[in-house]
Amino acid sequence: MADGTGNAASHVDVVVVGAGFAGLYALYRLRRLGLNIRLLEAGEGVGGTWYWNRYPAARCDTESLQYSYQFSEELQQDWAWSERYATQPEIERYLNHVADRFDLRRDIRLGTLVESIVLDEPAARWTVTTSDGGRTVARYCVMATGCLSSPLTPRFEGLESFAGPTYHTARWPREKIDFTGQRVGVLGTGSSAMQAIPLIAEQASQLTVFQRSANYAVPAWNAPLDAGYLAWFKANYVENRKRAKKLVSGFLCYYNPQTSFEVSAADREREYEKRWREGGIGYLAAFSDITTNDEANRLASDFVHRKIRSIVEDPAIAEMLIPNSVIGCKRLCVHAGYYATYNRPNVALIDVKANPVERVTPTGVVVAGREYPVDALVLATGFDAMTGALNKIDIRGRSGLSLKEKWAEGPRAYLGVASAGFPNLFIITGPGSPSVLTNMVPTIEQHVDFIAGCIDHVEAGGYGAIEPEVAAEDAWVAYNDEVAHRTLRYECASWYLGANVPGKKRVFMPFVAGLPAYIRKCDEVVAAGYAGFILAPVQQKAMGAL
Ligand code: N01
Repeated sequence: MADGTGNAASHVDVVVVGAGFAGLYALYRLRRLGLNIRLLEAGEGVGGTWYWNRYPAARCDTESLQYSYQFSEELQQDWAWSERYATQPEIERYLNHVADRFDLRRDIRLGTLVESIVLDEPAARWTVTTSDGGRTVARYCVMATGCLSSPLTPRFEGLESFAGPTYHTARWPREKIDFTGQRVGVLGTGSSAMQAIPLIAEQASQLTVFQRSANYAVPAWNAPLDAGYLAWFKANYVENRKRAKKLVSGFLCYYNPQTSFEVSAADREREYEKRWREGGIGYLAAFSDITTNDEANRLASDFVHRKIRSIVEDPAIAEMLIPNSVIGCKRLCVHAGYYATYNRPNVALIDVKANPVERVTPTGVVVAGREYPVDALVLATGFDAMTGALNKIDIRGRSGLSLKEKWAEGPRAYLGVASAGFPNLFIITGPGSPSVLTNMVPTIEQHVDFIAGCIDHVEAGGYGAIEPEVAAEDAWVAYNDEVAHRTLRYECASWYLGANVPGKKRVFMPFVAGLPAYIRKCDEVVAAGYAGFILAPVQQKAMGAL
C-alpha cells in the first residue's frame, strides 16, 4: 500500500511509542505474545526520561534497588547499582543494557517523532505518521510517552533575544556544560532545579535563582550502596518486590499506621527527626494522616520549616525558602545540599511570585524593574504533565475525534490505560493510573502486563477490538476525583492538577488511592472477563481489504 507521496506504509501488529522504561518493557512483553512490533522513539537513544533529563546532578529519588525492572530475575541479580539513588548516566546505561540484553534494538526506530495516529474505523487499524514521512499501520498502539516528558517553557517576554545559551533541564545537551566563571540564572525551584542548583553554584561565579514558589525538600543522604545491604536485598528480591506491591506507593518504606495525635509531642518530633535522618520521601509516611489531615500536615510541615531555618544562615533567605503550602500536596523534593547552597556568597534568591519575571533581555532577567545580569539561563520550569506528550500527537479515534478534544475538560481514561472511542490504543501510566504517585517502574510493569493480557484476550477470543465502556470510564474518573478530594491534593497549584500550565483544566490526574487498590481493581476487571471494556467482533470485510 502506498501513500500520496509514494511511500509504502509498513504493517505491524503493534506500534509502541517511546523507548523509556515503559516502551522497552512493552516491546519485550508483547513480543512474547508472538506479535510483530515497531517501537518509535523521538530521541537518538533509548532511555526516555533518562535520555532527556541529563542536567547537572540528575538522579532518581526512588532508591535504585527498587527503581528497576523485576520482570527478569537474572537481570535484577546481575545488574549492580552503585549508589542508594542512581544517577542519570547510570540509569541510562541500565536501560541501554536492557535494550541489548533482550535484543530489543532490532524493532526500535530512533530519531523518529510520531506526529499523528489516526484510526481507520471499520478496519480498527491505526495509521501512525512520523516526522520523516514514514507511515506504519498497526492493529494496536501502545503509548509509552511518559508522564513528565513534554517540557514546559513559560512565555517569558524577550526570551528569544537572550544572547547567551538557554538550557531546559528536560532537554539538556549531551555534551558536558561547564558553567565555570559564568553568571548563571536558574528559573524554577522544583525537583530538577533543586538537584542542579548545588552543582551549578559550585561552578558559576554567580548564581541567581528565580523562585515563584518555595517547595518542600527532604534530604537524600545519598551514599554508595552498602555491600551487606545489597547482598541481603538481592537475596530477598522477590519477597521485597511482593511486599512493596502491597504498599500504597509501591516502594518499601515503613508506613507508620499511627496518626500524628496518637503519640506525644516529643515522640512525634522523634519520628520526624528519624525520618529526616533516614532521608527520602518516606518522610510523608511518618504518620498515617499527614496527607489527609490539616493539623497533622501543619505539624509535619512545621518540622521542615524549622530545619530550613536551622540550615540557612540568612533569616530573610530562610523565610523565602519556607513553603506556604501543605507538605505533600506538590511532589516532595529530595535534595543534596540544596538549602545550604544559599549560604554561599555567590548565590542569590529572587522572589518572582510578588513580582513575576518582567522580561528577558540579551544580557539578563528583569524583575521589578531591575536587571539581573546572566551569561547562561537554565529553565527548570517543569512539564505539561500526564497529558502533554499525548496531546502533542494528533491522535484521532472514532468519528475523527481527537484525544486532545476529548480531554479538553480533563483527561478521561479507564484505569488510566485506555479511553473510550480509541479502540486498541493503550496508554502506559496515563491519567487515572497511580503512575507518578508510585514507584514508576513496578507500576509500568503492572500496566504493561495488564495491556498484554487485554491484547492476548482479544487475539485468543478472535475479537477485532477492545475499548472501554463510557460508563466504566466515567465511573473511574469520578471515583479518582472523589478520592483526591478526600486528601489535601487540591490545596495547591501542582502539576498533578495541571495548575502549572496556563489554561489547562484543573483535574487531579493520577489515581490517588494507591497501588494495591489499583492492582485489585485491575485483577477484578480481568477476572470478570474484562469488565468495563467492550470487545468488538472482527470486521471481516475490512480485514480482507488489508
Ligand atoms: O518541574 P516542577 P521539575 N515563572 O514543575 C517554576 C519529577 N522529577 O522539572 O512551583 C517562574 O516541579 C515552578 O514554580 P511553581 C518529579 O516528579 C523527579 O523540577 O509552579 N517560575 C517550579 O518551581 C517532579 O515533581 C526527579 O510556582 C516558574 C518550577 O518552575 C517532576 O519531575 C528529578 C514559571 C518547575 O518545577 C517535575 O520536576 C526531577 C514561571 N512562569 C524531576 N513556570 C527525581 O527523581 C514554572 N515555574 C529526583
